[in-house]
Amino acid sequence: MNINWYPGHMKKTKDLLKENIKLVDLVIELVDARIPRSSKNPDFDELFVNKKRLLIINKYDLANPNLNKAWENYYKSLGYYTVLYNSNDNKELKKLEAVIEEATADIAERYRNKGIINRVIKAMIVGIPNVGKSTLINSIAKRKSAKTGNMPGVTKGKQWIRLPKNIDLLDTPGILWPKFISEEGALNLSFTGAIKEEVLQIEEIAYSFVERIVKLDKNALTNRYGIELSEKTIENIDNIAFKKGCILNKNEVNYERVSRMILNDFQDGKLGRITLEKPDSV
Ligand SMILES: Nc1nc2c(ncn2[C@@H]2O[C@H](COP(=O)(O)OP(=O)(O)OP(=O)(O)O)[C@@H](O)[C@H]2O)c(=O)[nH]1
Ligand SMILES: [Mg+2]
Repeated sequence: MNINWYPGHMKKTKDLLKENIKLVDLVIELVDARIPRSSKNPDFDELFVNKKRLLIINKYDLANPNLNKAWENYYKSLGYYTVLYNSNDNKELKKLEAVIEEATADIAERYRNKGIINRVIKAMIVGIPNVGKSTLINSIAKRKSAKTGNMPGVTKGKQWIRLPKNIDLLDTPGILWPKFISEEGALNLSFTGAIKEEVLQIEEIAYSFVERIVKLDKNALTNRYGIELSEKTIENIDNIAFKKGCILNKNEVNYERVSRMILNDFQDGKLGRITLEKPDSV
């Protein structure tokens, strides 16, 4: 597998991130609840030494409830402030505000002790592509109470979004791919659509996905497509194709179409709430 993980412009992105980090009290990292390991960039650890870290396990609505809990506990045990989150649901914002407040309580207290009241806590959102950074920022920005605007001087014209409880959020997220991604990680990121198919063939991605999903959840394919499971991955794919009419003339399977359909169904949650990775302790 030959993948260009670290395109040239990432150096620039990293430098930009470093600049922004200086401005904030809190780094909010988003990961995808279906792949909480592969969607977490280990390079952030080096970038954010001595920064307070809050981890949002996003898209938990698409992931397995038991494993959501397990991952939440796992990351908590590593010392992160952690929250299971659904960025598409504005009602969840209160939950986010509460955990940000909890994570920054000591900072606020320090200011209070110095007689500084109403000091704004600044935060920024980071994460690899597709974890939901823009969705989250937009949901905050769209709220009636959210004010956008820049604060010249201190912040050199950067755009901030105001949350209640005196929290300001930088409106541009820090997007960064890790420098190295394992082969399994690459596949998991392809299953969720984080790595686009220019990198791997869609047929290859779907084949690996079907192989994996059968091991993880015996009923997922049967429930969705009404096929009887075979031991052979290719037969499962063919059977799905025939059931769903992903066929070329002369009864040949249209592999591109069936592959796209299966992956879209997974990405849309139509195969059920599936988490592809377990924390070490489970
Ligand atoms: N079900 C569900 N879907 C979500 C959630 N958050 C984001 N999404 C979807 O995930 C996809 C990617 O979300 P974005 O907000 O564009 O992700 P991003 O991190 O900004 O991605 P880049 O801009 O590529 O770095 C979109 O289709 C969103 O609708 C969530 O909590 N639950
Ligand atoms: Mg985005």
